[in-house]
Amino acid sequence: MQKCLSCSEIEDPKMCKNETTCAKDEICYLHKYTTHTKQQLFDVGCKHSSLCTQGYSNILGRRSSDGVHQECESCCSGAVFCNHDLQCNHVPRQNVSERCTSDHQCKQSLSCEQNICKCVVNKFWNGSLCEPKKTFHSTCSSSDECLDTLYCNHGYCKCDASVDYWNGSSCLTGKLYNESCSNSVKCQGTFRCINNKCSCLSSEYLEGSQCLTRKLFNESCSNSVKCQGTFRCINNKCSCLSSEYLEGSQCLTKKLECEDVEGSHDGVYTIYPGGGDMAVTVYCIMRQAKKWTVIQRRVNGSVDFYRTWHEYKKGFGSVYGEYWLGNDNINIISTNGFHELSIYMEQSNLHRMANYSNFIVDNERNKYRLTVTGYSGDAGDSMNPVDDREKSNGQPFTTKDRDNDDNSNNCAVSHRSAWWYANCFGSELNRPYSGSAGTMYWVTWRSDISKSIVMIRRKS
Ligand SMILES: [Ca+2]
Repeated sequence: MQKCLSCSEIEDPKMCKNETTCAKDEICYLHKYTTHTKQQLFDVGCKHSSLCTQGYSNILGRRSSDGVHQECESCCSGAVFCNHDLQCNHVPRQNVSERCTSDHQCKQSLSCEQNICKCVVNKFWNGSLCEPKKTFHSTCSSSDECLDTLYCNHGYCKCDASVDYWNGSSCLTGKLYNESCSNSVKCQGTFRCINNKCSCLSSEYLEGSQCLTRKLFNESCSNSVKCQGTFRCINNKCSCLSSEYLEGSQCLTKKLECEDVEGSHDGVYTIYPGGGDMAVTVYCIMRQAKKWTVIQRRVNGSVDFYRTWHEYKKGFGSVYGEYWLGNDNINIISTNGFHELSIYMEQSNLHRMANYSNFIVDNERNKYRLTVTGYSGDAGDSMNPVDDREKSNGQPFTTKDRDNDDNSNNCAVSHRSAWWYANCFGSELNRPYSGSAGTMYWVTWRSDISKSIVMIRRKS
């Protein structure tokens, strides 16, 4: 049997001095109540034990003073005077999500809704009590913690990013593609507000309802819209047209010869003769809106010009110094549109020009046969000299290993050169730079030329 303090209408249970011995089936209780004058008072004493240990709600006790049933704060058993030190066994209270029939059965701050202990609207259970739900961009660990319409996304309360935006108090459905907008936040998903319309960036394309980044060079594609910048979708890859080449991250139209180059300064440029895949570096000379492709240049004798058919076919030397562009390239360029030829020659600070309004070099099968007519200039027409046996015009090309000239010997061998020879004279700008075999020769000017630049240009 338990002994309990037994007092009524006291302000502090600890002040109770009266003691009573409970009946066999009774235990101690503590009862707190509020009077009509708002005063808080306590009763302590014995109660029937079943009222304390069974049932889930606070037990009801009868106050001896006025006979009204009241709720008890707590009950205890097993310890003598347990209501004296207030170390009582509390009535079991239902936790969040557990079943209930009334609010009293649920733990503090929970309420019983649809027979389940829950926090009220706009509050969530933090593990020990209900607290207000969190607003946009507060930290969270689950969506329960976030206000209605918000989701816990990567630790923050957010709107459904694919369709919604936060207007300050709730998530609203964002604007669709092409709908008007005032800023990008109001556009759905990946759309941005551009010129007051929900759109994709210029580096993106629209697929379904989202903006995707356009593809880079060589990435797979289904149409050109999906390719970045100047790329086109060719054979399901973002590429350049065959008339273009890749420079950095864009396709540029191939320069077929210097005439197509945008630069205005003399120098080395890259061209694609005939628009082919082969990039060729070449020296360009820019003169008063005319842009010349240099096919031969000799200035200091640093390069040997006594070479084979194959070497003349492919070209040799350095575009930064002396070189021969190559008969294949000269053929391709000169047959791509109508071309003019200009030859600059220098000796002892004197210089002369020989210009021709028509210039064609045929292909290898036709031995790179030369057509050069329409002379003007001050060096004289050594390509078509008075002595018809010395002409270069109409002649095939001759090298030391391929004799196509009209002479009984090989002019290329006897003059250690290579040229469009007839009978070994006339024009010979590939002769040795200096030495016993002679120097560069132009029959209508002189035979000791020390510098030459042979260049061609497509006529508009
Ligand atoms: Ca011969």
